[in-house]
Amino acid sequence: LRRRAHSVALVGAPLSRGQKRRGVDHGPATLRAAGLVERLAGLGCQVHDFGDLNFTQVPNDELYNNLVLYPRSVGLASQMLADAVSRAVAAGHRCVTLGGDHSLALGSVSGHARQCPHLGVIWVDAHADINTPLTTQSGSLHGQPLSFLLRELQDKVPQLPGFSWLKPCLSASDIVYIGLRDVDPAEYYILKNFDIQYFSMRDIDRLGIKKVMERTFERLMGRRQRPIHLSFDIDAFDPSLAPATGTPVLGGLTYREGMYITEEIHNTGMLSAVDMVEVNPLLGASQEAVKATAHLAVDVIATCFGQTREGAHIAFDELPTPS
Ligand code: HAR
Ligand code: MN
Ligand code: MN
Ligand code: MN
Repeated sequence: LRRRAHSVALVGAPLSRGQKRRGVDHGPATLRAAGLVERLAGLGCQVHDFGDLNFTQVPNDELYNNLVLYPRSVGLASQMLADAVSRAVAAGHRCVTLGGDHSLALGSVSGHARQCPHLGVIWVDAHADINTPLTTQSGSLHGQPLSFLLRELQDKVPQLPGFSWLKPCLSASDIVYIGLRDVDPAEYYILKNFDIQYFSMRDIDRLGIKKVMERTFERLMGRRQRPIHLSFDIDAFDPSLAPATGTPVLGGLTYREGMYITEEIHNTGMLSAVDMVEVNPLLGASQEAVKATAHLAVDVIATCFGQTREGAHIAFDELPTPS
């Protein structure tokens, strides 16, 4: 019955310049207020809270190409995050990055890959986040991180100011998406052209979440085990469950699908880093809506580290005997 306790590092990444709405920089505080540390400790994890990184806005951070917003601020913040994640993983922790918007994956994946060059990424999201700075329609960097990380795309991605530290560390075969339902035309072209594995909401409807997870692990670990980076955008869930987020899209994951995904990832024993992104406490219609979103995000993280729906969260191997 005894399980090895996980050592979990928490890194707060209050990054908001990757998108246009106020409030997502309060994500780390919101997740902590929802009891994240206590929940992980209650599972028997040793929690090392590294606090929040102190991101400063870079002055004169002009648009790149008249379109892409805050490249220097996002580049510098991601660089700081990469160093923090790399250090945490090198120290033997599983690293949880608390967002913040999804552009932070530039840093978390890069830092993780510095220690684990053969990692695989599971990207749970309504969106594909793989626009290049030349295909983005919004100009927001949270819709683009994977284009900078993917080796196959490098001749299509310009050098942005603030990004010179960044080296692509993923191949197309290292990524699996789950939950897609809002993919731009250029993104769809990239997924098809580079044969990136994805399971859209339609695929989940057709196959069921059990087959989706089997095929995910077959793709990433069919040949050999490797560390997993889970990048979880809370907008993967249906907006009825996760309303406090910047770009909600109808028809998302159910609670049960979300828990099944993370239970299965935990059960591989290979989970090495997690991002929890896009929780924005200023966007819920009510305080209850914000609390529900934050609590859901904490459930996702807790399930990653051993919470189950069938009990046995922590070791218990002797019943009390009446005297
Ligand atoms: N695809 C759109 C863009 O490029 C919207 C993506 C942003 N939304 C997110 N990312 N929350 O997952 O801007
Ligand atoms: Mn995202
Ligand atoms: Mn998204
Ligand atoms: Mn375990």
